[in-house]
Amino acid sequence: MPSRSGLAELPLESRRTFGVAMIGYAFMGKAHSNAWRNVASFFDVPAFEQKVLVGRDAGAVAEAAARYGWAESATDWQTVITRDDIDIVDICAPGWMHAEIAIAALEAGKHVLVEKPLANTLAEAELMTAAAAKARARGVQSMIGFNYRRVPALALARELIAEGRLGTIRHVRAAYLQDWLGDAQAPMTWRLRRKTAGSGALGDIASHAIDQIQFLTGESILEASGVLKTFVTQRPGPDGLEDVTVDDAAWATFWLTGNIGASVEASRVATGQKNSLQIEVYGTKGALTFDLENLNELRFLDATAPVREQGFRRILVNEPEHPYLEAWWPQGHIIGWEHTFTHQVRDFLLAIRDGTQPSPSFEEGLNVQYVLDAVEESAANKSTLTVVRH
Ligand code: SOE
Repeated sequence: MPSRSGLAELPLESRRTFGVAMIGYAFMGKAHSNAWRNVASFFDVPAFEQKVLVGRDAGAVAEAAARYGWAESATDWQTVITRDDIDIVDICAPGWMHAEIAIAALEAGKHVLVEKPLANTLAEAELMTAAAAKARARGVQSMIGFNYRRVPALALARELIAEGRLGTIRHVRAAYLQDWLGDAQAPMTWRLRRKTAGSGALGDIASHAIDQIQFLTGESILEASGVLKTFVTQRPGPDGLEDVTVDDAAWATFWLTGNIGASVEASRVATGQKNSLQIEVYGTKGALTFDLENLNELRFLDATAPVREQGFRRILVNEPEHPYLEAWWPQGHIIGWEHTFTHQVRDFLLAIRDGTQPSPSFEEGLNVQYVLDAVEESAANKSTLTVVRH
């Protein structure tokens, strides 16, 4: 007999309240916490509780937990991921910790969201992907946080490209430029050590551009050639000057399935550029341009219009018809960078509820990792062409 609430007819995953644990509480932990805190105010998502925030410094993590809306804090992630009241583990710790935590959490039957890039090394990324495939067979989901897929303007760009509005895509230009390392006196951080970060601008920000190129076109990168450069080779560390062991900037050209060419330029020393992810897509029937510093806008040129009327027009991607925007404010009340993480958590929760694979999957994260590896190999060998493994 049907229950009065109707809840009994819903699959188990829709009825329960998911317990969420987050590992890491720095910049990304703050951005993800903000998303967990706000998502249910705007989107219909399954019930969840922000149970526990985990970090190494007991005092600092307790303070962050109270500020970001977590019920409690802890310092031992191993204990937290085996708790019965934890169903979801969100990993915002540095890249060198991703593999160990993600694999343990998946094996413990927890759904896992992990920040990009998937891992610091290919070997770790492959192990994580294998663990994700095994867990998926048991109904346990996993996702990598390429959050820019959830910028409404970029989601719209993908739709327009898939609908054929640009015709056959010929080439894509992407640049991700920042300047927070422009000052040669900027101190050492874990992001500048190969051991803890894997690579520099390449893994940190070119990875977003590489993901976008494949996401927008729906095609895969087959061949790469790249150059990496460290302009500031030593920086002040806790014990004096320390060698920087990752790149400050990266350049790469790619060839994709579908006969598409692409280029990526990524820098953390591009003076004056703060967080500028610029993407241009050129097809036989039209073109699109986007800049993250104006993330509510997409520029579209329809080359099928009469020539005398042609020109790039600005689409203010802020209508209820646009991806994700029905949930937000009335038209013209623009949204920001942090909303991409809210959309990410929304999509992750819905996939868990529905028992479907969220995207981007660990496989997609591994695919980006193969491209990063090919760029590094090409740069190291000064080779003009390196075939991307898949
Ligand atoms: C630092 O360069 C950083 O925070 C990246 O790690 C993020 O992925 C990017 O979104 C913003 O910049």
